[in-house]
Order: sequence, then structure tokens, then C-alpha cells
Amino acid sequence: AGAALAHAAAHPGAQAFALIGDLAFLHDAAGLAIGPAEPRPDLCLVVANNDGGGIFETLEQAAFDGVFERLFGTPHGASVEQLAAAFGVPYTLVEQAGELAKAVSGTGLRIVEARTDRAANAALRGRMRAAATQAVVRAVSP
Ligand SMILES: Cc1ncc(C[n+]2csc(CCOP(=O)(O)OP(=O)(O)O)c2C)c(N)n1
Ligand SMILES: [Mg+2]
Repeated sequence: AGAALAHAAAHPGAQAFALIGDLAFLHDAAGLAIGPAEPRPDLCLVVANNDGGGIFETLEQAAFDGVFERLFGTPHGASVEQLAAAFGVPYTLVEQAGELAKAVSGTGLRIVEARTDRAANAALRGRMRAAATQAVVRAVSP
């Protein structure tokens, strides 16, 4: 929010967007409480909600199912929509990629949520890594 305010002060009329994970968003959710005398940022918060820490699915310990989920996955089940409502912030849920551009348009402080799946994302990353490795091997092998 501070960066968005500074950005707007330096570049009047410019827009600000932030892409943030659900855990990071929950950690700083109290930042949505803005006093009546305080400036409100013109900021669109896009929350990629995979109900926990997706980045940790790419680490070795992801192989330890039960303990991994408790210690690293840390699913919380919190509702981004209800948090937005609690702070009176406009909220949009994006269900198709094609809806994103319209959802992030507009002005003022607002929240756009996209729900994703940690396991599916880790599997996709794995397939992309394998494809990249194959391409490099093909390029360098005689
Ligand atoms: C200020 C700070 N605190 C803690 C961390 C450690 N950390 C790295 S990723 C992460 C959680 C990421 O989860 P989320 O925000 O849901 O994003 P995802 O990986 O699911 O996309 C944490 C706590 C950090 N990098 N920086
Ligand atoms: Mg997450």
C-alpha cells in the first residue's frame, strides 16, 4: 500500500497492482484497516489462493506427505472474500483466466482472488522443468 501511494505521488494517474500469495496476504491482512484520515491507495491486490505455501511444494520435503502438509503446506481455509468484506474492500473472484483483465480494471483499493491448486501447480512445474531439461540436452548433445 505504501509503494502504491508513493508510486501515485510520483506518477499522478498511474495504476498499481500487487500479485500476492494467500499466506503473505493473510500475514499482512491487517494492513487493509485504513483510518478515515489516511490516504487510500489506488491498488489492485491480486491474491493467488492455493490454501497454503505452494512454493514449498517444490522442495525435497514435499515427499513427506502428512508432516509436510502440516508444517509447510499450512492450509488455513480462510476466506479472502470474507476478509475483504470485513474491511469493506471490493472483491472479485476470477474463475477463468480470460476474466482476469476485466477483474483487475477499475480504481481504488480492491481485491481480486484466483483459486489455484498447489499439487497441480507443482506437477505443472515438474513437467515444464523436464521439458526444459530435454530441450537443453537435445541442443548440446552431438
Ligand atoms: C517477509 C518474509 N517472511 C517469510 C518468508 C518465508 N516465506 C517464503 S514463501 C512463504 C509462504 C508463501 O505462501 P503464499 O504467500 O501462499 O505463496 P505461494 O507460495 O503459495 O504462491 C513464506 C512464509 C519470506 N520469504 N519473507
Ligand atoms: Mg499460497
